Amino acid sequence: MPRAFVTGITGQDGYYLSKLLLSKGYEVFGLVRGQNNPKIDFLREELPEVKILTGDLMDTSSLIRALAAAQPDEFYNLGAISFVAYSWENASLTTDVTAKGVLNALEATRIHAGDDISKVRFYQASSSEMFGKVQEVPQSESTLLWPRSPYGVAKVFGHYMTINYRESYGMHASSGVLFNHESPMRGPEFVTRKISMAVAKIALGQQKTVSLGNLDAKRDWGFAGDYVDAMWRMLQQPTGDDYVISTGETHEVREYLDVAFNHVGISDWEKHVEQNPAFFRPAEVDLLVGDATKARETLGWSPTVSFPELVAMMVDADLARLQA
Ligand code: NDP
Ligand code: GDR
Repeated sequence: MPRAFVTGITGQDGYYLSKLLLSKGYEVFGLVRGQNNPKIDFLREELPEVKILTGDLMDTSSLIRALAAAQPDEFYNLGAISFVAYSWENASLTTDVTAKGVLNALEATRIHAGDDISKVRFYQASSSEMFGKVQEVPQSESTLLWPRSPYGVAKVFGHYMTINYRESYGMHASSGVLFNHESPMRGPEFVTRKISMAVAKIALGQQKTVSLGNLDAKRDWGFAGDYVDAMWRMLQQPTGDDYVISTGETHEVREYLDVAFNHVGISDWEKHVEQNPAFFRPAEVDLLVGDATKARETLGWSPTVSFPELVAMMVDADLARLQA
């Protein structure tokens, strides 16, 4: 039975990746943190097969202990402070977790592996936020990185540190440069889920308006369930490498609004949307659209959920939650 160790298991991707790995017969170990985290209760209820280990990406010794307990064949490093807007307010903490946490994870893996560096295959959750200021469209593995937030800068550090461990120590380390991916499990702070929850409430007469920031930003949005499959495929390759994972389509935030509101039969949706300067960012990433040719050709990966299907899935899930 293959064994996997997952940080960030209480997050959106941790949920879908755990389900995928369990369905493939893996024994899954997940790192959780904090002494009173309600997301751990949810994990225990939804995925009772997952074996829970405690620790924190900022505490290397806790990672070494967790690896000793899990003895994994594969390490998926999904843990991070992942909310871009929050990263300006908490830049130092974001750097500790999202940047230095990757180094801690790599170093713990190297120490754990000892003389046999091929013992553990490593996945790093890199991000399209690393592209930041638009240099090239679409963005691929060779596009210049120009991050526009403390989060983006932290992810660049993790990305290059992963490449560095591959090149310095021969570690089977891969970096997935994933574009935005969403699902009904998406945190409510992210724009897609914020909108799907608001649209569901407005449709049911429980709320009148939703307050948002920049509606012109363009994102390449895919379904999280598809994207975790790409992570797994990367670790099945003979060597580690870097891959862009994206749909190749981009949409403005206002298009997401349009599809979501129309899905519940509201076409004059502008009257339900307010713009609030508090939700604008000090620096914006205006346009993201990825070129996943390498992943398609090497990993045999392609997305299965279209943009309208994704929006409908999220709105329907929030309607169902509210009506349960
Ligand atoms: P979430 O925000 O849903 O989950 C983040 C996870 O990180 C949570 O489980 C959280 O645990 C954990 N975490 C936070 N701080 C620490 C810490 N100090 N030590 C250990 N774990 C910690 O993110 P997603 O599931 O959406 O994303 C997974 C990864 O992929 C992240 O690294 C993100 O930056 C990256 N990414 C995501 C994309 C997306 O569109 N979703 C796109 C590209 C990259 P807790 O429950 O304790 O808070
Ligand atoms: P992003 O996702 O920053 O791309 O990072 P988010 O959903 O937060 O923002 C997407 C775009 O929507 C605009 N926006 C708003 N965003 C939020 N959250 N709330 C609002 O009210 C709002 N109004 C407009 C934003 O300005 C932005 O342009 C996500 C995270 O999952 C990262 O961890 C990951 O690395 C990247 O995707 C790829």
